[in-house]
Amino acid sequence: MAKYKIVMVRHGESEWNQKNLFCGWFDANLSDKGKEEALSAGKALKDANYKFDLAYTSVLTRAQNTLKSILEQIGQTNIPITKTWRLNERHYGGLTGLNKAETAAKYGEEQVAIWRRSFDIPPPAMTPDHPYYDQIVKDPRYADGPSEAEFPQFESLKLTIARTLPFWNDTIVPQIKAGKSILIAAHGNSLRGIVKHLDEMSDEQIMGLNLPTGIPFVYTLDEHLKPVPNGSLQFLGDPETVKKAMEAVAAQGKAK
Ligand code: DG2
Repeated sequence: MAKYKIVMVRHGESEWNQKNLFCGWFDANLSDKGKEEALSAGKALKDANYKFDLAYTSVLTRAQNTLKSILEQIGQTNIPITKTWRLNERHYGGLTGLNKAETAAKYGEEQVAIWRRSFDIPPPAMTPDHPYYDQIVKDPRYADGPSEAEFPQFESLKLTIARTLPFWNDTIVPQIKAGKSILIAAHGNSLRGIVKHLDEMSDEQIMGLNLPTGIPFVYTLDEHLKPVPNGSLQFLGDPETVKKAMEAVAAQGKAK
């Protein structure tokens, strides 16, 4: 029986999504299109009469600004917001800042598909000589965590899930069970981790899921927090638009 609903959204298109660059922990801003997508996400939630008690987001600007825009649209800028690195995008390691299509042309589409979508094969590490190493590692937003030992140099989806799921289980789940209505604004891969967990997808099944930017999706869960029939990944958007947006994300790893 349906007991809980939770809404999640991948941030609107970022300036680096627009340029088709591996972004990971680089703090890209929303593009103009991404700002529009965030507005549309808020309007869709407003039209469907969603109200939230709590919101969760990453420490990255693209997710926070998407959340801000949604909350403005639904007139709820005053709800508590928790920001955590555990909802950050997966750390793309040494690939950060590289163009996905150019990388596919150089290393092959198959290799890029492995780097983007394999469950446990990580990208190469971000070493101290990487152009964005200092900017990320020394960013004051990470003063409260991750610790030096936890600070990633790269992450596979498996490693991303390993740091996202404790936050889901320890912080978000108790609030869901307390009856709070929750919105999460995060990233393609941190959200794929939560989706994999909720839908008990295999390591192979999750490879085929590409989340579009800026289209909220709803999970309807039973008392055990399992999705009810047809309660998984219900997008608040026209199905054809959602399908095309998902295909476009998948195609970002193709050589031009
Ligand atoms: C994208 C995801 O993250 O890339 O890091 O480049 O959700 O923060 O835009 P997001 C990135 P793919 O795994 O889809 O290549």
